[in-house]
Amino acid sequence: MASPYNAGEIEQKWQQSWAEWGLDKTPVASDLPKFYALSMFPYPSGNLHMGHVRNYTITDVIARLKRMQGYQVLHPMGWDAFGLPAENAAIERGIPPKQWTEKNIAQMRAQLQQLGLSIDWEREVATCAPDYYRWTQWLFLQFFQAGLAYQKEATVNWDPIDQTVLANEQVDGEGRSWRSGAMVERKLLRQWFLKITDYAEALLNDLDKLDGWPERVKLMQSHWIGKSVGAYLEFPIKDSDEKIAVFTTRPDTVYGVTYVVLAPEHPLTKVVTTAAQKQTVADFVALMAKESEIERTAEDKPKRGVRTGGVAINPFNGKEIPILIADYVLYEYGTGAVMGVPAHDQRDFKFAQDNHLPIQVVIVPDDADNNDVELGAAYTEAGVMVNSAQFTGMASPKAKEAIIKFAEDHDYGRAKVQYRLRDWLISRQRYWGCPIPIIHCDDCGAVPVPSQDLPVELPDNVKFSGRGPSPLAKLTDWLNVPVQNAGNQPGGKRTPWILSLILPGISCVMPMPKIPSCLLMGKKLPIGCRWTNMWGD
Ligand code: ANZ
Repeated sequence: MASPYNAGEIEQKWQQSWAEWGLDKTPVASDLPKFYALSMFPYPSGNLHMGHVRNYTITDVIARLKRMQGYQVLHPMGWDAFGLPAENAAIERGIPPKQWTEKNIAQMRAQLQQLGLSIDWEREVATCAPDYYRWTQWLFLQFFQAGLAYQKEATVNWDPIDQTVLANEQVDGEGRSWRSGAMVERKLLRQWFLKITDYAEALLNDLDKLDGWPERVKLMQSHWIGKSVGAYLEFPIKDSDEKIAVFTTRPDTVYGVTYVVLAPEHPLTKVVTTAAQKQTVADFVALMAKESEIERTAEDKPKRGVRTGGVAINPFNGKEIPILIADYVLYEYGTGAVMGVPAHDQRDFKFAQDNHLPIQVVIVPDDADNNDVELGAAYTEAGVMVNSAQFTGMASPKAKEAIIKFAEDHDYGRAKVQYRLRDWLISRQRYWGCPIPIIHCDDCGAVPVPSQDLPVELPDNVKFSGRGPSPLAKLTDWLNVPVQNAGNQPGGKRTPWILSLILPGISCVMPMPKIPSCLLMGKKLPIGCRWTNMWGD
């Protein structure tokens, strides 16, 4: 039996009437109170899925309710349209990313319209449109001028086939790129960052202000920010003026340090390595460059490391201790170096056993009757200090404070709060992204493009020849610009634009993170872990 409700006919008829009456248009110059109903922009992949339907229906219901309650409602739609998938899809199909993206937008717009959502289509934006990304660039310049956008060398996940930096979520559990399938390498590159760590404490404190958010989500956020309270201590290198800085949450164990470990990428690795160890160290560093952070730090694997031949001095007791490099020390966290205390840290305990390093007990349980206990595992609890010079006999939590004070008084270090949150790496070596409006001048460094000259437009005349480096690398006319106000002669030297691009939406930290819940809970990423995404993408 035919349904009495003919959706195709009825919906089309009414949607057309609503459009003619302008029901979804944002009223202008009205005295009514204002309401802005904004959903996260979809990525224009080509087709809506049910996650989109659910998501945009929610905002639609809110917008309709608010209109009925007498508000003048702005309910726009936009497209988060830059990113590697468009570029790869374009390469595979042989059509420019712009064309491919615009075709997808047209299709998804038609699908959203078919749903009858009350969106004001006159307010539609696309992040890949120059009149939109001039504001992405303007914002970047505000950050740059405030010192919140900066460049630094960083170890990144490098896809050797696509020749681009990958976000952690684009590397699978076996260390392969989810894009090209290549084994991802770790590489040191100069990159652009946003200094979100300046806001770590504020982000953490203000979680309390998020009324109505599930406790579970707030807890995940605080794990992600990962505040650790401890000390920054410096260990002088023997026969050198350099010192190795470490971050430790257990300054009370400093008399139990029996070695120091650097991350393989640490610049001091070159300084401390002796001629005899040079080859061993170089081989280990090369091996580590091939492994992802997840592989390197997997809990279930034995910790690997090699001796550098270098020697450090524990400033607290003058003892000479060996310097090693090891897989489990991450260059990006803390100072990229660790003081090894095998008696009181389980990871260090295993590492010391495997590498024949001494174990020195400096804390014992309150009721222990013997100071020189034979350990079967690390003793990680609080207790009474032993073998720790003038701190011997103190309760270890008290000794923490006393040792930090002693370090400050003797210039060995200071109290330090460390966050797991890292600055946000925003540059990619790709074409289909927002150009960073900075000129790289040999004489005056990074020079912002004057805001009246924005946008710096992406060129259209690019040629893709399969996977590989960004086609922008070959566009010398675009890459080199005449510099007038950068401290050079007017109209003089031509200096290159940066090749890297901002890709909004690739990774975000707050407030809607696309981060795996398992990582948020402080666990390691298991193979095949899916990314959580609040929007059902
Ligand atoms: C010595 C020590 C003794 C430590 C002890 C712990 C227990 P959270 O809590 O996660 O901040 N660490 C520091 N930097 C590191 C890095 N770049 N890569 C790997 N490990 C690093 O952890 C802080 C502890 O993690 C630090 O305290 C340091 O080991 C290690 F009985 O210092 B500890």
